[in-house]
Amino acid sequence: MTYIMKITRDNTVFRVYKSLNASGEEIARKLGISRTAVWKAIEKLREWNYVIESRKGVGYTIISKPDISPFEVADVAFKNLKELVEEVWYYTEVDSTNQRAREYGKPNTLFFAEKQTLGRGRMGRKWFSERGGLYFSLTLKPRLSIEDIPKLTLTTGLAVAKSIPNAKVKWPNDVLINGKKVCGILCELIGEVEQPIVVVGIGINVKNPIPKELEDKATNLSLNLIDVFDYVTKNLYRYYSKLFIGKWKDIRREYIENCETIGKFVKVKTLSKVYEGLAKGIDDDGALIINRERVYAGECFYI
Ligand code: BT5
Repeated sequence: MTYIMKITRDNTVFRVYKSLNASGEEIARKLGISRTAVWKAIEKLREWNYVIESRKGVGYTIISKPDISPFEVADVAFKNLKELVEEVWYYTEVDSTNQRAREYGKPNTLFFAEKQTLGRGRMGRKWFSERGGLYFSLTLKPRLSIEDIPKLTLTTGLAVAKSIPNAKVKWPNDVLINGKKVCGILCELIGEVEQPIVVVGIGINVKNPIPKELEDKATNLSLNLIDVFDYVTKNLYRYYSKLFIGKWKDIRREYIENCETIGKFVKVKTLSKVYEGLAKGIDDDGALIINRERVYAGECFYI
């Protein structure tokens, strides 16, 4: 069975979840709802595999909980991403969180999936998304001009790399550990050109199995899914806030420090052209400087 849950900050089950370790009466009073409503919310949490007991003197207490759940994801997302997230859509399985985000079309929404059946990369490539990995998309309506959107892409890669021990960015925004890919980012634009909505899709290998064909190229993390989500969302907020108040120069400097591509000989394929040469740096617009040319986006190979 596939389950879907939409959570906003005023969702009753979510508010009850946040008020646990109190009696039904206390929770009801605190939230201004009936005791029946509290009880129904507790039942809903139990459906999501929370084991909750009512203990004398403590009230409703969580005895054990699932590895991941809509309530924990929403809690972390609202806490860390603050005004950037108003709604969380949680799927036990979905085609692609980027696809859900595109079709929904509203900014400040987070789509999170335990597993994707049609997870995708750039140019129609496939993103393997077995259960155990982290797959989410965030929609933003940034106050940036369309020319500045590549900066948002680079900023996302930097924020993820800073969340993972020993990780580096490979331009433009793959995140690697010792040369193996641990995270892929897919930024897509929807809406109107004057005020586009950006869908930022992030896939991180955590406890998901890596398919045989990618064993040499991909790696995963031995951390808890929710902890990785916590670190990444904290850093996304931190770096996006910097970008939105015009501190791109600081981000660019940090990006260069954390980018393994600079100093390497590269081949970058774009839709119209192939560039080859020494990757010298990132210019003030966020373009990769190859010899004397500038590239804003493309597929990068080391040669
Ligand atoms: C990317 O594309 O790296 C972007 C991946 C974005 C995935 C997220 S998950 C949440 C959201 N919803 C989606 O449907 N997508 C986003 P690209 O640079 O084109 O890289 C794709 C290539 O990476 C593939 O052709 C494989 O070689 C490799 N690959 C596929 N799955 C992988 C995995 N799980 N780990 C590491 N490498 C993988």
